[in-house]
Amino acid sequence: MLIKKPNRILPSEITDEAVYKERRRFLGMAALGTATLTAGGLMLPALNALAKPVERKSFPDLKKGPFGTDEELNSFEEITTYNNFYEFGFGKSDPARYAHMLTTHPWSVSIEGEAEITGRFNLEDILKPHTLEERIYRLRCVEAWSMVIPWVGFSLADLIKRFKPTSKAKFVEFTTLYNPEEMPGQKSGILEWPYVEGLRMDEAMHPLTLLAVGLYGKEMPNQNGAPLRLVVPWKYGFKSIKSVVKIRFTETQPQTTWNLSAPGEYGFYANVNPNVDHPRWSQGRERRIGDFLKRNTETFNGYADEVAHLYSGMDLKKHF
Ligand SMILES: Nc1nc2c(c(=O)[nH]1)N[C@H]1C(S)=C(S)[C@@H](COP(=O)(O)O)O[C@H]1N2
Ligand SMILES: [Mo]
Repeated sequence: MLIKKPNRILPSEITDEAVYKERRRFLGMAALGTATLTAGGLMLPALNALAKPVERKSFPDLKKGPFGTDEELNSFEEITTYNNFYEFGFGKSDPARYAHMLTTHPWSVSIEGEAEITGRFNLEDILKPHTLEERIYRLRCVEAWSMVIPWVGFSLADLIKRFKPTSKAKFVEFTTLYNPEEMPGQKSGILEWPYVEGLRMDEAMHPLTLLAVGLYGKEMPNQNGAPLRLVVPWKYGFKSIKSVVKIRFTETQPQTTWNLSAPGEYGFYANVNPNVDHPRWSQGRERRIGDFLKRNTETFNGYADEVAHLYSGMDLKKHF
């Protein structure tokens, strides 16, 4: 994501020096927990020494879910080292370096708002009734890159039905954990924290909309949004909120993080649309990570047959 406010970070427009300074500042913050004070001053541990390899549980006997693509998958390496997760820094490799700081067990999710059943539930209880499957989806970032990712998860619709939303529930709001000690990016003012996203109820109930708990057959790497994240494959990647701790049913459209940050650039709908450019760059083409040449971006990221009906009669230039 790229931010416009001149006092914030603007990867496409700022000088190398400003990037360097802001990154130094972030490294300082991230390292605080493990830095040691020596005669020479504050010593920062070597970057890679921070990241310990973690054992990830495999999910056995995963069935392939619907809506698959036969496009070539991006590698595990690509999917886990080129990320957007500003809670761990705004460089693409920062999440792979720092996301191990996040404690993902135990984890609970609070279900709130316009529903018959609400409360705070352990993640295990949230997941228990659901059958996990593998769903291979394209993910198209608003910055004009994309990947093909084999997620493990289940349809959000199946979860929503269990909590019986009332007739007033018109939208669903999702919130990421707020814990600046473990998510040092939250100590920076680059965005308002915690990260919040939202969907219209019919979008949330669409069978393509996935709650993901893993990828490549194993538990979710922290940098990809462990232990629970949303994946909405026909929308720009920023809708696919990571490390979710709250799901709230609302009557009115939720305020969402990127829309609050730059309303002229990031809309609530954020449907992938090659015909509606970002004010500062074209959305007509994209680079699949690993490819040399760019390819054309498809309307609704290639999922138009499944989702175009949700927006019939809407002016998608206005509701971008
Ligand atoms: N909490 C949170 N969720 C987030 C983000 C973030 O910064 N914080 N970045 C979003 C953006 S811009 C993208 S493109 C995707 C990237 O997902 P990936 O790193 O698994 O490819 O996560 C989205 N979810
Ligand atoms: Mo993104």
